[in-house]
Amino acid sequence: MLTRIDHIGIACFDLDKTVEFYRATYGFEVFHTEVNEEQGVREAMLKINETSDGGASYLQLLEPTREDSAVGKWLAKNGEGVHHIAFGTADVDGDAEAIRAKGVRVLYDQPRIGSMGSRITFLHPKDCHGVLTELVTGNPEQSTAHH
Ligand code: CMX
Ligand code: CO
Repeated sequence: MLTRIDHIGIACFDLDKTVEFYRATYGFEVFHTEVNEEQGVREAMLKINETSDGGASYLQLLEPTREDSAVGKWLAKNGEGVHHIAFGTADVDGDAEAIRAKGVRVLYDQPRIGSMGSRITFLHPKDCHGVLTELVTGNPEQSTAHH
């Protein structure tokens, strides 16, 4: 069951400048940063709020590490902006299979590793009314501490 907004993914050209905009404008601080080479991103997670299911909601600021990555290609075509939304679930495997059975293309056979040791998969935007949609099961050990 999808229980919350886990994050909104925002593509940017310069992660440091974008982080500074969110800090100076709204007071949001960086909770976590990492490079995910498989996804081709350098990212910063800004925690917006915690939620009643023990999870949280974040902004995920994404800078591509290579031009041919998903975010690199998207930025070249669209410029900066909202790239995807992510729903949180305790069971990404089960929810992905249930959604696949409804005829929506799930991009990965098995979930892959996302921010802070989470397990993630994506739904094709063409099957979701133009919205690239991610499903996330967090890793409680890594999402409760700063890194
Ligand atoms: N939102 C909405 N539509 C999108 C999109 C997005 N983020 N990215 C691509 N599309 C659309 C394109 O506009 C294009 O539409 P048209 O044919 O009408 O022009 C179509 O989808 C195909 O796009 P493309 O540029 O040819 O790109 P690809 O098909 O190679 O890749 C996708 C698209 C969704 C399969 C790829 O971006 C992907 O695998 N995404 C999942 C992984 C990802 O996004 N990783 C980065 C984030 C990591 C994280 O969140 O941790
Ligand atoms: Co994401």
